[in-house]
Amino acid sequence: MPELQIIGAPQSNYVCVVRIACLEKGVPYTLVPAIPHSPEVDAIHPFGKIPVMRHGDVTLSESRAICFYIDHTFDGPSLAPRDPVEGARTEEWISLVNTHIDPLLVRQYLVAHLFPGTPDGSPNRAAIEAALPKMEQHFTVLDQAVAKTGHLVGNTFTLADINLLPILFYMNKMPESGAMLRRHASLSSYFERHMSRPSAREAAPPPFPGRQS
Ligand SMILES: N[C@@H](CCC(=O)N[C@@H](CS)C(=O)NCC(=O)O)C(=O)O
Repeated sequence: MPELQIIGAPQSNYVCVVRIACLEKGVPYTLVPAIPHSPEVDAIHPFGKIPVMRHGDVTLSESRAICFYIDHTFDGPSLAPRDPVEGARTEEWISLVNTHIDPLLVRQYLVAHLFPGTPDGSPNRAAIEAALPKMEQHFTVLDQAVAKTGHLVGNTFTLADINLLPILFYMNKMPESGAMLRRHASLSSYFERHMSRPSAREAAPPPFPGRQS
């Protein structure tokens, strides 16, 4: 079997998703550090985003496609239910997180803290304040979704949970979102419980270069 390479920066929430998927599946991989729009990434992703993957002759972009490949190529526990309804629910949550929750919580709110683009490097308060009321709604939606079983789909840990966990990891670290997480009791205990999985601990994003946390 050729080496499975996950190419990207370990701070990326989507690189983290793919790494947790490999670890849950028991698939050995090598993390090849690369930033977005670098030549090795641009060679595989049409828009230069991370992660990308190389496995022998197979190259792929997009975390969902990479996870599909890993899930269907290697032995190990299924990452997504094969039952059509639960499988569809898993895709539904992945899509909801990728199209609504990641753009607000990561691209708007987290970026306003970590890469604010302000003259003195202080957080972009206007972007943060604009995000907070909508974030409250998103946290409530997620809190209700996990309240019954402690999972997004059915009673098992699926790719839907894997896809959300790195975002919650970052939310837990930031002041307003950390407080918001703790106010949503079901989501908070969901986060603590799943973050204690060996896969999540091993793949947890390290601090960005030059930052303490
Ligand atoms: N839909 C992509 C999103 C990947 C993504 O947004 N990656 C970020 C890092 S977390 C990135 O490469 N950003 C650089 C850019 O947007 O130019 C996936 O699921 O893999």
